Amino acid sequence: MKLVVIGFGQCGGRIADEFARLNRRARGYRGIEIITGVFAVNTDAADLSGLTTIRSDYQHRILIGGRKTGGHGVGKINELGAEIATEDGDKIIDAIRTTRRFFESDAFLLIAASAGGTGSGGIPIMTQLIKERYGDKPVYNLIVLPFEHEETTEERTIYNSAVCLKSVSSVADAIILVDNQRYVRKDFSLRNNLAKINALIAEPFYNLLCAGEEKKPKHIGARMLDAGDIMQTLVGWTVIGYGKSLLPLIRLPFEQRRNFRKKSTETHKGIHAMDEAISELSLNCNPKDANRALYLLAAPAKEMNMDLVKELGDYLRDLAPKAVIRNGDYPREKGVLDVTVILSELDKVEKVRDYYSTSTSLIPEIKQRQEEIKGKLREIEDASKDIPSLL
Ligand SMILES: Nc1nc2c(ncn2[C@@H]2O[C@H](COP(=O)(O)OP(=O)(O)OP(=O)(O)O)[C@@H](O)[C@H]2O)c(=O)[nH]1
Ligand SMILES: [Mg+2]
Repeated sequence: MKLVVIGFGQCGGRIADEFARLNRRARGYRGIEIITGVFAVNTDAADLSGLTTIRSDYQHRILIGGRKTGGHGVGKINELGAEIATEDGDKIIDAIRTTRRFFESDAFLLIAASAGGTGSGGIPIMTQLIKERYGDKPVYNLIVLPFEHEETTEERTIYNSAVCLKSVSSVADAIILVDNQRYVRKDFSLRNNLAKINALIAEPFYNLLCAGEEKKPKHIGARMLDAGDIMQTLVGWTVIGYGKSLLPLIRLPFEQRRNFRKKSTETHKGIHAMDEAISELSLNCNPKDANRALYLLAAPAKEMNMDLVKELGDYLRDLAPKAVIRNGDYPREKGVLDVTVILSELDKVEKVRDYYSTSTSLIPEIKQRQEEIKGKLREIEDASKDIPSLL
């Protein structure tokens, strides 16, 4: 599957940069392309120059709202982020048009954090605009939810998240939710190490996007997972997970016989990888709430057999009994067996509901505060009414 990837704001831009590296890796190691164009859009010039892999010309690192923000971001005011995206949206559409192999792209992936201003405000506007211009391609959003400590110290974080999620839910074909906090728990040393978190966020997409682009028969599985399967699966609220088991690189001759013991070890490793994928989903949710699901098994051809694929299917069926499940196998490198899982069309997402209910109670407070600020500004203005002005 080939994507056009666009990151908004600091978080979105950095994760898009990570996708640019995935594509470089796919090209270098596998001789295939999984991304036709990668762009970063921001109101903050410094953030754009901090990226490393996205092409550095103004058509790929796109500065918007320069006049309004002087290139310094919107300071978490998502209404301003939305306003700027509306004014400068055509700049982004023009840039997309320059993508050389745009016609090969299967879908768009737009990325932003829900808690900031530029990304959070800009992503719903741009999703809508892109859908209007390119009606034939699905537009997916990857939305990064804030760390817990941000939610407790700054209420704008929750309000912005609620507004962003509500807005994208009515325009995007699917919204992949990624909770920053989940990646802190995985490995405490990652705290404050956003670069590593970003790499973990992008990683599950690697095999998923590569599988359907392989041309060499030895890398084409019995059931190849292609763009069609992914597009059929991605609908509405979505989470993604990835898990792996290490395999011995060399097998002793007596181990190579296909005996029952080896088969049960393979199954065990497969289930272990799937367990990890499910327990480390990008957002905590209940698989029972999924109406669509997909899993991709990647392992050396010798390690895969139909029983293993079936076992994994049965396992996921138990966890997500309502879901229509699609699957694929992908014969790849030695030494590792990994499983990528998508749960989609979730009909219950507690985290999103919490954002909505907390924000609803915050709205009167926020409004009152805005009125107070306006009132104070009016007072200052009134006090100056008899002073002559030079303008
Ligand atoms: N995973 C991840 N999260 C990030 C990164 N940078 C910022 N965040 C999170 O994103 C949220 C803030 O959004 P930003 O992307 O910084 O904001 P922005 O869209 O640039 O908007 P403004 O700076 O307000 O103009 C917070 O919840 C941060 O924790 C990153 O590189 N990776
Ligand atoms: Mg910013």
